[in-house]
Amino acid sequence: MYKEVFSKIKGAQNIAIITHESPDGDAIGSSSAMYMAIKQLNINADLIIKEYSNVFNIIPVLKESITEPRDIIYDICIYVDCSNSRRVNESNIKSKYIINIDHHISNEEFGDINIVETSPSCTQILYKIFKDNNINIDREIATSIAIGIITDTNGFRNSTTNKDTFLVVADLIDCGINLSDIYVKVLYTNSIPQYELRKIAMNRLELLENNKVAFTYITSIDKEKVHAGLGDHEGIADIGRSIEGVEVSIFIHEVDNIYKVSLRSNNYVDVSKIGLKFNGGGHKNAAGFVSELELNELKNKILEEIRKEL
Ligand SMILES: [Mn+2]
Repeated sequence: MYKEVFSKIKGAQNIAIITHESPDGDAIGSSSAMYMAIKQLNINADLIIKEYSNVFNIIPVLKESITEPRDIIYDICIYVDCSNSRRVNESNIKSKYIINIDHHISNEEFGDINIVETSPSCTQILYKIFKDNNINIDREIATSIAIGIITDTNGFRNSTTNKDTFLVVADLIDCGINLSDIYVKVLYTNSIPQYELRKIAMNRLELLENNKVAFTYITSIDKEKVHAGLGDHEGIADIGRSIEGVEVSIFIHEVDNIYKVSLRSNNYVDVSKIGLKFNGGGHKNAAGFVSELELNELKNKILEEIRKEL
């Protein structure tokens, strides 16, 4: 199956690469790594990313990305770190063939080739695919792979982190990455607005259900006040999870009059199940969805579902 991916790619004239909206480190790492791998084979590719956080400027090749697909029929469209086919329809990309590479258990297998595996990050799957196809993992590709692993494992803290993760990262160090530098830049450094948002979220944080659930939220007004940019809310969902005894952390933030909900769990609650109930998705310990409900009603509906799992 891994070999099939690149035999298809090698037979293509033009390829589109796309990932999920509001791209996180794994989405950006996966799509940029795939783009660089294809470029190495001298095949035309478009890396299509609408917007991304400044944090990812450490990936120089992102400058070559375009915000909209070209008005052509691509030979192949490659979806990375993207669990649902909704994205396929919304992206306006016309293609003859779809390759879907992902690690979300809720993936709808919408591709002609589907490589959907349980893995700490999508980039960790890409690493294996590249190795199998003799792609030269240079320092830049290795950096993108590492960014996906570091962000999606939350700095090797998530229980999804496995032995392979460390073996892959050890090899990436041999490929020339500066691990501590990447780690600090993508995970540890807060922009000023990000820090201000964290303060607001922490002040509002409530412990509910016998301190097993943490809840907090950020509104559009908060974001305006601190001049927040894309991605400045990242990491807030994990604040609640770091509190002793908390099993589930709920973080809601307002975007264009709707609410985006992030759910995080520590051990036994499978938040991807809760995400699915609200037409979202994710992983056992990290999931999300969007909602048009009013904030309090939304909070209560989520709590109702979580209560069943506690
Ligand atoms: Mn991911």
